[in-house]
Amino acid sequence: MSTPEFSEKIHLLDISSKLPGYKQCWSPNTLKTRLLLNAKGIPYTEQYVSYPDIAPLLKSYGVPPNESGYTFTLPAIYHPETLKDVVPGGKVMTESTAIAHHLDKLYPSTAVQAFPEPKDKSEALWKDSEHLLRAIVFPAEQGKGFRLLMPKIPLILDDRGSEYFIRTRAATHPEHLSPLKWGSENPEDDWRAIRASVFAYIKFHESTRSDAIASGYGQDGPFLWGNKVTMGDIYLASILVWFRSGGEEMLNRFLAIGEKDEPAARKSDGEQVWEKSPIRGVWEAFGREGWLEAVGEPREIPSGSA
Ligand SMILES: N[C@@H](CCC(=O)N[C@@H](CS)C(=O)NCC(=O)O)C(=O)O
Repeated sequence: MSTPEFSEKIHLLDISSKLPGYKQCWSPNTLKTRLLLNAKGIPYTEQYVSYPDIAPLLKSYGVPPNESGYTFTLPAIYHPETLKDVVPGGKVMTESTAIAHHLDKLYPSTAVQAFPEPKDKSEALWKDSEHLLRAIVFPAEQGKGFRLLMPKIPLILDDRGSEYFIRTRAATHPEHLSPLKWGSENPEDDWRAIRASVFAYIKFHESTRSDAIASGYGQDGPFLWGNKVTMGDIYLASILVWFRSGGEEMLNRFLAIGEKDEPAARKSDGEQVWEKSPIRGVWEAFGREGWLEAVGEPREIPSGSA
């Protein structure tokens, strides 16, 4: 496999936390880029940015505000050599999906492609898998997982990041509640509330995988396209790391949903039961490949207006 040589490595901007070592990365959005870099085996440098510093840093490089969602967001990559004529300001690209397309274009022959051929099919698959995964965690898509996850975030962020996160997220809450209080009084209610959406994803994952293997998009394996990783698998693994950032027990509980050995009290009548959840299959595969632990070389870029 030939890979392009650049004079400067791709530089990943991630969101800082107090978690140790490779576990510092916790955000389901920045992880999409990090795990793709790891899975493609691209050498990179990295920098962790505290929440309140994201907007000033991106603005200093001429990144325009987002049209929806938070105004300035990570992940971002800094790589003037390949972004010169591609993005406003020519140096920094944001939006994990745009970054994934850019990385596939720069590294078209790595074994892992975020959007493998046939591209129209893998892009459509990404839209479906993104939707079903967001429907587990994000309130905008009726996901309830945020009630379990959001209260944990201020606890793992650096102090300035934590203050910023509580303030900005409380501002979006109808009663201006701190995200520390977004969980239900009894967390069991929140675990129960995500079950249907997790089952929907598992069934989608299984049927997509058997159709993909039958159509020859991939061979036998744990991913949406069998042995071929796609962007949806990367997002699933990103969400699993997010669960882990709330504690190993949160991850383990999530991985066990629908499994034969899951405690009976958590199950509901009539639910399908798996020997091993296909979600666990993806998690184990990412672990085996070493994609969860790989990190970039530390490096700091100055403010763009410096
Ligand atoms: N659609 C974007 C979403 C990125 C996003 O929302 N990032 C959040 C962190 S998880 C962020 O940077 N927020 C900045 C802020 O809240 O000020 C992507 O996939 O890149």
